[in-house]
Amino acid sequence: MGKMERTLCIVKPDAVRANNAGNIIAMIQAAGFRILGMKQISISEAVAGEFYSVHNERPFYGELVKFMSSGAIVPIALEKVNAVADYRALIGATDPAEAEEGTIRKAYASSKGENAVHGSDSVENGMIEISFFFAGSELI
Ligand code: FUP
Repeated sequence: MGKMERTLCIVKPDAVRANNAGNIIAMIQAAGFRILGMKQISISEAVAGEFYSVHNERPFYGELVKFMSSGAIVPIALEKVNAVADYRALIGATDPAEAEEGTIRKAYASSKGENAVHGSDSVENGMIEISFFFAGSELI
């Protein structure tokens, strides 16, 4: 058996605006992830910029920060054996045009930028990203 891991999902503003958060959460739960913590919030451009600071040299950074602060988001802390890789497989490729059938992004993303969900890219970043949005007491 693999290792128990944690990863961070964010249902992004495009998906929340389109009322797809519930369907996305259902797909995540059907795939066997346990929800440790979940909330609906909105973040400022400054906070979005801090969350995506690894991308601050990329050409899409400004647009990404504006988009992520454009409306409600739903950060969700998830736990499962092999959570990081399994959740990335469930969400599909960054660009929905490349996302496989059955993935969240294939179903709900509209572009590379407005791509419905975030997923941590490593176990270490999963821990860091979960603590960005959740206090220890909010993880159950
Ligand atoms: P992912 O891990 O699949 O979310 O993708 P990346 O870490 O490569 O990118 C993070 C976010 O930057 C994406 F979710 C959306 C945004 N992005 C763009 O807007 N344009 C791009 O060409 C690549 C990424």
